[in-house]
Amino acid sequence: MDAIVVGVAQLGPVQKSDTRAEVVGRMVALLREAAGRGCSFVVFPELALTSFFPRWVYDRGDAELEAFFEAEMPGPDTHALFQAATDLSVGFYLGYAEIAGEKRFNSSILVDRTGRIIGKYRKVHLPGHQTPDPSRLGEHLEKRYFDVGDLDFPVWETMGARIGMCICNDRRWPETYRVMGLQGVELIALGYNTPTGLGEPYQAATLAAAHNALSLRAGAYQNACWVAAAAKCGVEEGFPMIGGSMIVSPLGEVVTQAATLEDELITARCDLSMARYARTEIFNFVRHRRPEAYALITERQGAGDPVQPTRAQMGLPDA
Ligand code: CDT
Repeated sequence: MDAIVVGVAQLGPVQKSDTRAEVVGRMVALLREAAGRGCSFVVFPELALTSFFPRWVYDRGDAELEAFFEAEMPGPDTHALFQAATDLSVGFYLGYAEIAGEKRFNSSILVDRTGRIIGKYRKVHLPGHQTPDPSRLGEHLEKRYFDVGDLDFPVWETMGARIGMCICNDRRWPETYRVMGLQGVELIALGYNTPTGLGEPYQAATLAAAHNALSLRAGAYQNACWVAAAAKCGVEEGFPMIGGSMIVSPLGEVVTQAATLEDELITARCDLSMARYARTEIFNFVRHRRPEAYALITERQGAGDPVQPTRAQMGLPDA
């Protein structure tokens, strides 16, 4: 039976005053715990190395803003994480703010058990706004600080599974999972920072945890894959963020979930054969998908006018 033991390393808050070295130290501790619990792959959160800076207003180029980004990976502070992964023979997913020439991306990397970066993903769905609006209770300015990801949704065969990545808001969009589902993905790794209390237009704070689980479970079930999701959570600089890190099976069940809003490791033995029934029957893409009926998915970005068959096509007499 093909199975990999996966860890999700939830991180509690990272304050502005926390150094990269301190955060990496927390991550290495979680990686060690994961190795002790038999994990071969660990998922860390989105923008794991710093406080969630899109809540603050900067101009592009500000020194304080630039300091949240990584110019190299691994760099002087993150090297210790790669070294620990190599020593422990544990691969990982890591979210971080990437400088790529003139561009800036909200990125994640897939690192194998020898500490080699084998894949990169750049966040496609950037939530929030470009321009601050003081009438909002809180800002979410990812559109201001990041370029739209340009690597699509790739999948790699590594560490005994087909692994794909996405980042935070991507998890709310069915296209994210389906593009990876069409590459036979078996495990989707993702990190998130989901703030609450931002007020209009993000009213549904009381449902934030439910929407998190709803999205992850639907994506896993409809694409017959494991989903491992790691939060950075708790109260950062006075701003609350949800926890609820979880691992979801290809049947859409939450098999383990974090209980705290702090650094916490959860693990699951991800049996890849659990997807077999769904892939051969209910979600057998080759047998049941009808791409010819889905043209609007790629033709349109926003909702437009209804598109209706003619009365003749519906077998109805002229009106
Ligand atoms: N980091 C990130 O993508 N967070 C968004 C917050 C949306 S509210 C502006 C999320 O979808 O969780």
